Amino acid sequence: MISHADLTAQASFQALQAHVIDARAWHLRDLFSQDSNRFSKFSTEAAGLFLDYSKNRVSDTTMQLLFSLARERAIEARRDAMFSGEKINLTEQRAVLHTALRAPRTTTLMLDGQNVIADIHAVLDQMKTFTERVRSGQWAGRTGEAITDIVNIGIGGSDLGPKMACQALRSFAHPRLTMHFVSNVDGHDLDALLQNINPDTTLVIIASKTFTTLETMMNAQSARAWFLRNGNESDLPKHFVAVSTNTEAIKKFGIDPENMFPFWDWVGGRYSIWSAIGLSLALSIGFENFNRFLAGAHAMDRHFQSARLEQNMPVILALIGLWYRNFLDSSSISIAPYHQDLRYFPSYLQQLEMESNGKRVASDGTPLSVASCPVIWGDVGTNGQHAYFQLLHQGTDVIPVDFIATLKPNHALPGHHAALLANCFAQSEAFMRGKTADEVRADMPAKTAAESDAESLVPHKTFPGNRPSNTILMDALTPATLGALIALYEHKTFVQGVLWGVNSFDQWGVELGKILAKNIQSELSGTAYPDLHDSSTNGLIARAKAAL
Ligand code: G6Q
Repeated sequence: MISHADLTAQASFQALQAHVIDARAWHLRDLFSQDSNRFSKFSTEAAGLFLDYSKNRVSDTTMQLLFSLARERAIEARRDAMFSGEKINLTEQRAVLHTALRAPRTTTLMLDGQNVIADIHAVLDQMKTFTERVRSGQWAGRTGEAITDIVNIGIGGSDLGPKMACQALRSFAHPRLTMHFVSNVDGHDLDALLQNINPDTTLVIIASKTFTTLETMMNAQSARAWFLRNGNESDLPKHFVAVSTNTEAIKKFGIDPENMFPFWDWVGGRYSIWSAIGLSLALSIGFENFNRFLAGAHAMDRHFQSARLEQNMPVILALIGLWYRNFLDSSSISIAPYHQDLRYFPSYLQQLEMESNGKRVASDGTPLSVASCPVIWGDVGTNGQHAYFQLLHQGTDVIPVDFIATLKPNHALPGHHAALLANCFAQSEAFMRGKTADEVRADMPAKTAAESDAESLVPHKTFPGNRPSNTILMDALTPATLGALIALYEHKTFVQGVLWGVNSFDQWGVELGKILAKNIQSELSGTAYPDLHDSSTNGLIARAKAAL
């Protein structure tokens, strides 16, 4: 078993505890005015992404201590263990090889005597053939018509990735194909969709690693019943395909094994967009673009593997995150993509980081002595500015923000993109600088009202500033830059997991959810009124039974 010293026992951690006493007194305004090189010193580039981390409450010493901490936690060795296929997911005894999914065909990676790269590329070839047939119209539905609508039925990791990426890359989408994502067991989700699509021109992808997840199985059965209202069982193979690791369950469902796209237990759900779970994305943007998406992620992998920690973008993001979480008491991070097509990116990251590092014990089972993953939340700019940014500017909590923007838009509407970028940069500047009481007074109109009234407004109009942010820029949102962006956050999550000493690759809380509802579900459908729970749960069940 890999065992770490407790994080708080590391010499660099203790040095940071002493250092933060000074750091608490710093103001970002002063840090900028003291050092005209701050932007070039605290920015870095990799895989088509540019990271400006200068608007953070860090000095040269802070960064040096953080990099020392990373070395004390053996980040490089742990990273190499992941890439080489060591079974670092200890509680499930599994390797963690989402990085292999984007490795070139020419590489070799042996796992339990099997070259996984060859297996991966065999499935990629199958995806290529299939996507080309559907996109060209050669793959016809039961009436001979081409497919127009694609429905991905999956949840969690089998939904959030493809849904986010299809939206992000909609500028690259095939014009005939409309993508739909159904995840919720709430029938309103599937019902709303089925009313608007034609079963004869619809292709359903059932995406489930285990092929046992209640929500997905129920939605898949209902979609099958909807299709069979007009079509026959023998037509099913033209309209239903599956992505899973569970061949037996797929056969049982009635899906032709020819139409099954496999993946492997060493791909975590939230890391599975690079596998056949990305089938809906490959159908939408085409296989060449899907390959570019993989290549973008691979470029970030190479950077993560080879760059010195001091230039290593995922390591830098992770260390700065740890600085706020464990030394400056921030309990959440806001993600602000200034790109409408990235609107699902905050919820994608929410799963990636919170499911991976939302842990309270270390890999060896001992309780953590420091806080682990913060809450990840956010929405696209500029919308957030007209809502919760108020709290970010003037609330009592300091919430670091990751701004994400592209230099070029994927549309041709004049003026919009400059306005968007202006807002993005103005917000990070305002968070950093704030507005002092004197600046507020200087901005006040010539005093017509009583001077005391004007003065009473000063505290309300004053902004403390010193609110940190990162800004990630890319030239444009393309398959390659999106791939690199996702991989950046995957590796940030990995590094933080190593720093905190947790297993980032299990999710027992999610597994619990998968079984909890089963008992109550059978109680709701039975005739008896069971009395097995606390009075609240019994009372709620009784009210639901009376109404059902
Ligand atoms: C991801 C999680 C979880 C999972 C879903 C769907 O890392 O484990 O979100 O992806 O519960 O599971 P299936 O793909 O097995 O249906």
